[in-house]
Amino acid sequence: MTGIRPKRVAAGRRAVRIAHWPVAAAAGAATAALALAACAGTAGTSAAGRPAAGAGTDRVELIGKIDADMGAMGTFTGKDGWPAVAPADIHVRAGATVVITIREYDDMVTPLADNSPFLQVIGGTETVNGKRVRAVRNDMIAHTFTVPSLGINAPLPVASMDGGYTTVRFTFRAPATAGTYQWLCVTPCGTGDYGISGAMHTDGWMRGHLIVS
Ligand SMILES: [Cu+2]
Repeated sequence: MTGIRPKRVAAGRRAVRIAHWPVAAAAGAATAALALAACAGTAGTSAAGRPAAGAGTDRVELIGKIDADMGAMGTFTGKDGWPAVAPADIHVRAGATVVITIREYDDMVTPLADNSPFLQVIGGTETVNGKRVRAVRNDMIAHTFTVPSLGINAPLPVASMDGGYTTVRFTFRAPATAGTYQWLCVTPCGTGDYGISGAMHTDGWMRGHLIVS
């Protein structure tokens, strides 16, 4: 079971968010992820000419949390209720196999359209608590880790309700070209009328960079 944190979603607002979000998210095919590159300001700013590092595996450990719960981490202050993935800037080597492990502590569902391509694992493989998945149910989704310019989407399910976390492991191949690629979350987990402001528009929260060198 999953919970709804009233502080972030007032009664009645959720229906509005769901009703409007499909305008952006229900473009249909999985390739819709690529369309988001248009709003990812620094996506794909590659540094041409730098050689790929080649084989190897880079492992990245991230934590998905709500600011108010971040005390133990001491990372964020002053953004009560904002969700975040930390650290938001991730460094990997060009051409490496990248294994991103996210411990997701957020137990709030922020649904997309039922047919949203962002519920699917795109551009890599994913396990949830060790079990391979190809998609996350819409009534279980909290956030996504989406890199539009690379065609990557990792749906992140909510934490378990026992106060623990869900472990999501997403594996993909880093691009051969060095550069900075923006990642973002596409669920309406932010503030504002449609849940797409605040954390969703702010680097360091539901947005950051995959830095390939
Ligand atoms: Cu999010």
